[in-house]
Amino acid sequence: MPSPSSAATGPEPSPTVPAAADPAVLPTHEPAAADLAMLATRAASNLLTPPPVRLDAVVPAPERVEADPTTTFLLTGDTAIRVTAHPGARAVAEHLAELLRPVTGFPLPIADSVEVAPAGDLTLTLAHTPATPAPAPAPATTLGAEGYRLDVTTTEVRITAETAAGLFHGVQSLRQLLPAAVESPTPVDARWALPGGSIVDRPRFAYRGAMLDVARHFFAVEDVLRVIDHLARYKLNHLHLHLTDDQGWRIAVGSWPKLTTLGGTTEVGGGPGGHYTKTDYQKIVEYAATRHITVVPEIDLPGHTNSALVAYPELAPDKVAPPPYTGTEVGFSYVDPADERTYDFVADVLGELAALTPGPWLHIGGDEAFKVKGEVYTGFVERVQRIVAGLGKTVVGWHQLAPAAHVDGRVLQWWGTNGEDPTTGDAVRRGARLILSPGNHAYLDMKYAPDTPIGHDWAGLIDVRTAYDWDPGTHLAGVPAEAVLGVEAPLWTESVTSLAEIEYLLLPRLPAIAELGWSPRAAHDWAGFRERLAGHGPRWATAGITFHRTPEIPWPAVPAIPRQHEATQSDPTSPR
Ligand code: TNX
Repeated sequence: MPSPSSAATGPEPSPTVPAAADPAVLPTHEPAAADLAMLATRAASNLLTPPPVRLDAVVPAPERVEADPTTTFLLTGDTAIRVTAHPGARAVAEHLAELLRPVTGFPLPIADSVEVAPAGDLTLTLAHTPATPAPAPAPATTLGAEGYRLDVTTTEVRITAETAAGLFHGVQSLRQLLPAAVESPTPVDARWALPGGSIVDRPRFAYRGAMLDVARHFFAVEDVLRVIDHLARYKLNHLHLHLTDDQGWRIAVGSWPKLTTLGGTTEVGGGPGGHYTKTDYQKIVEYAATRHITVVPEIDLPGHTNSALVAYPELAPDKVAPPPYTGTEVGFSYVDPADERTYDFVADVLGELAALTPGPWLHIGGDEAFKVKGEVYTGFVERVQRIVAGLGKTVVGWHQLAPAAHVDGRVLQWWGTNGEDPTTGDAVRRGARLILSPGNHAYLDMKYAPDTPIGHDWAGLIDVRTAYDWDPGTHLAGVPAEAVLGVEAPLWTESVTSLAEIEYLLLPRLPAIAELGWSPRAAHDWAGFRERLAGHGPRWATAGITFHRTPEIPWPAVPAIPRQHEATQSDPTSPR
């Protein structure tokens, strides 16, 4: 096992908060007789009861796992969280404390210092490259922008990373290694044991995402925040919000107010719809940022725009307001590519959205604009791409954008159901990168099986194995792995009306896509994945999260702890 000091790869010491200024700061630990006695007691107890979760059970599978079956760490009422004095790292420590305090009932004070001998503490070390050159030899860590190292010994748990995002991902692994009862919203008296050993982990792809369609059915901010939590558990780092479609416009635009007051009041099936105010949207963006998730907003253009035409008929090719649309057909609507007013509209909408969005991406849709063909389509897309570039953002769009000219950095999102497309391949040769969302593997709105009560089947049935068994690095013929930015699992919501239904379609397929995005290809193994995933059933049940108990996964017969409340039993067999 590495020594504790080797894990501290020498960040420049940052100013520590004086003990008196923070009531949560700890007394300094001296290795005293009492500590030694505590260690002896721990060692004896560990020999008798191994921890319930194995170190190699993490989803997505880490790059490297070295279990030490003779070692267990016990979280106790004396455990503190120690963290490098850095605002981002401190925020991760607080996130960890908020996860653990309610269920354990332990105080888990946070101390802004990692320079103390370990004595039963959880330590988050930012091996941060200082702005001034470090004295030679400089710390040679290669964990990268999102990697982390997790070391579990009898005396401490230490997560080391170069970034707060890396620490955050390490905390998600740590959470999975605790007993399933850790997911309980109410206090549980459990033995909080962690398996010993080391994990060194980094993502395979930089972009790992999921999409939520809030246009076909509208979902409240609280629902979106909960989806963000699900993404964070599995180390996804992008949430794509499909904000506009024929059935509703969901984001307030100050310069075109009727988009939401008229265009936001409908949804599939005729329900009331809804929209996010700018404050709502910022709340989503900020919450996602605390989970190291970037929001990718989509304004779908030039098709999928009936709700905009209802609000502003001047954008329609015939200048006549269409009736609001609450069905599920696609491809009939479009903004007038021949009218300059359309480009004012696009610039205003994207400008306001860019100003609200700290992330680098603006998604401009581009799919299924069946009535805007050939050069008219590519001309429209090229103008919109220039507007996005002018706003300092990077274009993302569905792969139908491929024939348009390249613009710096542009990313195409592949949603086809076959493994090759010369037009997309050509766009890649001209510099485009790809996000892979193959409809027949990654579409979370496809049914699991013929009897799945909600969802579509136009791209086939997608059981967990189908979601898992493909390789983003080789999926599209002629597209090298280096051109693949990552993966994304879209959830279209024509048939989805509640958070429970979102979760039912998300889980357990989201972790399958997450593993394709994060884990090295060498770790790909269906047999091992289904075993690891099985352990998450009791976690979701304990947390009150709905999921599909697909027979493909060997779910444990008995939940790890007694069920807490009604929601834990939900596995909808009929849509609500
Ligand atoms: C195709 S995939 C669409 C969406 C639908 C979805 C339903 C894509 C870019 N467009 O408009 O909601 O199928 O599965």
